[in-house]
Amino acid sequence: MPVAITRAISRTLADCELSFVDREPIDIALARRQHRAYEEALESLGCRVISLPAEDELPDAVFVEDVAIVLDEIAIRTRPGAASRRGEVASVAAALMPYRTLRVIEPPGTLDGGDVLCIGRTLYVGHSARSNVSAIEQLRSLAGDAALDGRGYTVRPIPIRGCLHLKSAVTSVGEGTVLINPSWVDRREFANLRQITVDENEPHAANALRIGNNVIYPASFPRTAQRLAEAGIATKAVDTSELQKAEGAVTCCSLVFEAAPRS
Ligand code: CIR
Repeated sequence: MPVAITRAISRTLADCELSFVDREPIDIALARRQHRAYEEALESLGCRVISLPAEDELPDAVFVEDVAIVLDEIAIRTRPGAASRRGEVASVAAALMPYRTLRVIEPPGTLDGGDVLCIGRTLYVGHSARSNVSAIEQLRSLAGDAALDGRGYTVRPIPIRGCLHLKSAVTSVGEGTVLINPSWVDRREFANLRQITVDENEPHAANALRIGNNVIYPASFPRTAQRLAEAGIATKAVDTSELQKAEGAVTCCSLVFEAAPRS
């Protein structure tokens, strides 16, 4: 059974970092109800949800994806690109300790988990305003080809433009299949994969959370949801209107992994 680590929404969410969206009022009570429904969606797809308590002094702490990379073999504590988010790392690392040996991204490296897309044995890593070359090189030595007793991952840096993270632009939605916004990332980087393109009126629609043969998907993007349905991909809709105002989506609110590490 997969484990999903989540964290309750901070009272201070409205003070979150924002890069590519304008600040709008956030209804915290509604955000909390939507987040609970998201946790229920994870449970309904077979995850055991470990919900960490809110960290009210850290506005963005609900976005647990950014503070750790969980691979089958190890987990890596990131060093988030926004200094305001670095206090979020320790508590998530503590929650991961029963499950994985932990490695660490050191300064001057900065890395947000939202920039790391794992497909098979490839780690696509967004080179973004949050994730730099030092961190990508550190990731390569921790998890690259020569690491993990010679069974490491191919690490592929990917430039992005116009969005926060690589996974704002592309995510995995099925075996060998990605959902992509080609305005934000070069689709040739994923030429070996089947590509479903977001509807041009829904630029933020490329972020989907794959759980087995399903994807948890925002209700805000009906046209792209229709494309997923036509491609035979089952979606479970969740309302994400409030966390979208904090520049978040569905992958960013959980860390999903198999409990037992692969040895
Ligand atoms: C930030 O700018 O860091 C947060 N307001 C949003 C982070 C969203 N994270 C993600 O998509 N992985």
